[in-house]
Amino acid sequence: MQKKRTIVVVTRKLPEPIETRMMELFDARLNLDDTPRTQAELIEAVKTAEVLVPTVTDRIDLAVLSQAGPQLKLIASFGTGVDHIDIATARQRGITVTNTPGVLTEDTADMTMALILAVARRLSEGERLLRSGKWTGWGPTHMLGQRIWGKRLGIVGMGRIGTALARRAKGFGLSIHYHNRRRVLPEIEAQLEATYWESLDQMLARMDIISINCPHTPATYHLLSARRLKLIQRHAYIVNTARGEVIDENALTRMLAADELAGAALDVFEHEPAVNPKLLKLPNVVLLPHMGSATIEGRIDMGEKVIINIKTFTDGHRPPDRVLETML
Ligand code: 8YV
Repeated sequence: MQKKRTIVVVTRKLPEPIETRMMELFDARLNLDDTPRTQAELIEAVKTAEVLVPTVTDRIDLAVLSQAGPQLKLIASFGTGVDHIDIATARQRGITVTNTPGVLTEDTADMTMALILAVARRLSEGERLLRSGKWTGWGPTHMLGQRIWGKRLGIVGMGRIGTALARRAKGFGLSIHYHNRRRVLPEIEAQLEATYWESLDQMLARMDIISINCPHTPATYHLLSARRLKLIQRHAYIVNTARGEVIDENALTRMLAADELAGAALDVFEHEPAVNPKLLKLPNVVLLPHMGSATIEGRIDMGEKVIINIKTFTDGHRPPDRVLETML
């Protein structure tokens, strides 16, 4: 007789090969039309699911977790960031939480590099001009951006993605600076010719480009506060492919509008999918709809990781990508 399959509730549409494999392995409840789940639907889900597979668009907070039935034992999140999950409450309720680190590192670093180039060389502005039909032809002083070769890049958060960005940026002639809770290994620092700044304030004040690559945790909420943003040089750019909450978005918008910064390239926002309407009007910002890790390969790898985490857990072992409070 076949063993009873684990009830796995998946909150969003995942790549088809992943959904198919989940159907083979589990009693998978898919979301085929991909409508984001409301809080009421999430509460319904945690009452029946043995495993919940949420994404960044689901808030798995105290209100949801306090309604979870005793059968819910694992939250296998599809994504690396876990700021949408109340990890402490999950732990108190004996629910294991896993994520999908590592598999979206290179894609996110590529996107960050693309955004650095896009904002400094005014790619979006140029394309908008051309598409508007108002381009009147080449001019020697037309659409001038800033050279990135030889400039200083300050990376806030030198984890996997920060390091992958540093490798790319070095190839583009940028000198690498970073701020991190912990200094990276001397051999990595040497390879990247990277300069470590224990003081974030000191680093921010000296950089030409700043990239946010740290997770959003209580400690990094508004890490780039209005005060810190003021330390940044007027000709500098800010790039964010991490989480909107790390920057005070209103303060950043005010400074960009007042030309107190050269520009920004943002893939993430404080209140997604809402974007500060004033940002939409500014020419010197490149805006993307949270696409940093959006590759077919990346999404399949993320799904594979989710499956491995569920399978290992339901087979009675420790899943490889457990998220512990102490990691945050
Ligand atoms: C993912 C991300 O697209 O994994 C993350 O932390 O921010 C994204 O790149 C998203 O989280 C999928 O749930």
